[in-house]
Amino acid sequence: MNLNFINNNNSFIITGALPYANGEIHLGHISSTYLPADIFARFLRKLGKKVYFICASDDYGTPILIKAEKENKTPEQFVQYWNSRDREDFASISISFDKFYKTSSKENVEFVQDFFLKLKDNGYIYEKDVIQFFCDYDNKFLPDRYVLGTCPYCNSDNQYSDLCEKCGRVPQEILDPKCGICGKPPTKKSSKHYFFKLSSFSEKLRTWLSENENLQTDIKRYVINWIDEGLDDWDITRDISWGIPVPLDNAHGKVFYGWFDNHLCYISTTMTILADENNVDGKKFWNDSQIYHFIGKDIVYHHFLFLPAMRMGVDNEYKLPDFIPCRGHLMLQNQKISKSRNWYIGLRDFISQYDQDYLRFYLASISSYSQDDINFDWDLFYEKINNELIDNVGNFINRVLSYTKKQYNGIVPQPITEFDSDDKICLEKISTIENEVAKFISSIEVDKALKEILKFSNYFNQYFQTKSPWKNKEGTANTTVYLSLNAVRELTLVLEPFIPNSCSKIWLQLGYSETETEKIKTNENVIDKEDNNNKDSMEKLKIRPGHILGEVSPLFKKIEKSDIEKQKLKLQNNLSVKT
Ligand code: B3M
Ligand code: ZN
Repeated sequence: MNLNFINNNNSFIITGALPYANGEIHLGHISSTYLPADIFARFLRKLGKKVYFICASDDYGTPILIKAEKENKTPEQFVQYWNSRDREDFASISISFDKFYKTSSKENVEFVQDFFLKLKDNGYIYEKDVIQFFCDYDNKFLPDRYVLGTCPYCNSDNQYSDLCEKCGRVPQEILDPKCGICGKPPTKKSSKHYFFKLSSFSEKLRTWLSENENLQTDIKRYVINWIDEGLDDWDITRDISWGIPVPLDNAHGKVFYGWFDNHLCYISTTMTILADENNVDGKKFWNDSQIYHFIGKDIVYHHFLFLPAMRMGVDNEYKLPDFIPCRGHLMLQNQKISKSRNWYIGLRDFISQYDQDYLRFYLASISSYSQDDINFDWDLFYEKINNELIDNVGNFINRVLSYTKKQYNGIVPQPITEFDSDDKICLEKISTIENEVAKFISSIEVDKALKEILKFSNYFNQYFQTKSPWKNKEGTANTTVYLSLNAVRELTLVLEPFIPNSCSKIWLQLGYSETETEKIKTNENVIDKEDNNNKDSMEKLKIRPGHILGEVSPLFKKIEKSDIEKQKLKLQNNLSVKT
């Protein structure tokens, strides 16, 4: 069903949730959001679709301002650092964004201010006085994270006023409040804030959720539950110095709350790219495209309620998402990832020790399309890389290529025997694998797609072994090698979205230049192939006799068990038990 959906559409806008510009990207971010989105984007590009894969750093918010102040940096300097750092980290694992921008871009600032004014014109914004903490000493309103105190539920001290990190609850009123900057007790003061009438969208949201079959059912169910319980209007402004200014004369010193502006950056960034392209009407392009917002499960509320309601509030000038693929968290050795306890693995650290494709392969293989949490396990990582990626995939490819090099001088042989029944099965598999994999990736089930690929590779491993071309039984060696080489080619095509770096190496070993490879990747159309499937001939095989292979060498290096033990130890040793 989903493959048809993909086939029937030509342009796609894919976004990954915007990382806060205040800390490093870790494996949890990659597994829940960026890797599945990247595999999907690469898959679509391979089908020849127009794809924009968008992300940005989420630059505003109190936590960022506080951290910048602590490091004696201006917030601009601070977010600039993280923006570049994120860019490098994403590149180190080949996340193929078409643009990685920032919520503090001038395009986003203008877009957000304009959006606010439209919401206001449409009657969805109102003003209300709010009693807030105020520090007389610092002469500042103290929103959210600027106030520390004792949690009224669990009595833990030193907790933020908007979230107790010990018990996970949101205190109505924190006990014994203290200013986060100077530590003195704050007073209370009234301040005018702007509210978005989220409550008036309840019915429209309910209808949209119930009618949209592309959204995950279990998530829809609990979001509709929240609507049933009643939605509160939403305070969208803050009295701090770092944020997008509210564009009204009497709103001096007020900025938007980060969750008002960050998701608008999906649109403004896309418009920024499209503005650079000739003759493209950005808004029309957005509305004609299929929109996918990839997220982790902790930001469902924002993406299933705030985001659609805000777009509805400006008369759907920019259409709502078609899909919001949402995944669970990554656990680490069966424990919740926690930066403050140092129980996490930074992306940079990981990539400095292992091939980026090992991580992509492993995470893709465990990443189910659901909200269930998944687990990073060092032993399983070791097994999957050594047994599946290396012994199965890498071994098959290297074996066939080296054999061709040695026995045929690297020249693809001409089959001289008729295809027997085994060969015919191979032929069938070669011509259907792309479609099989496509079915799963198009419904964003990357783990299942990878399983299909491994089955394929395993089958050909056995085929090559059973046929044993070195024995050349009844002169079948050429046929076996010829079919196996074509299997390698298919394997590389379908693996490309998962392990792009390694695939570039395989293409070279297969004897294709980079330009040829680009053509192979984009000219391959799964749909065309379907019509050809029944022709029992060699015509559909793409590597022709006489083609010359490139230099061949092993693709991967096995992981040592002792190395894995060291990793586990390192994690334990880093663990800081916060009291
Ligand atoms: N910056 C990150 C998070 O809560 C938040 C996402 C914004 S997406 C528009 O995970
Ligand atoms: Zn608590």
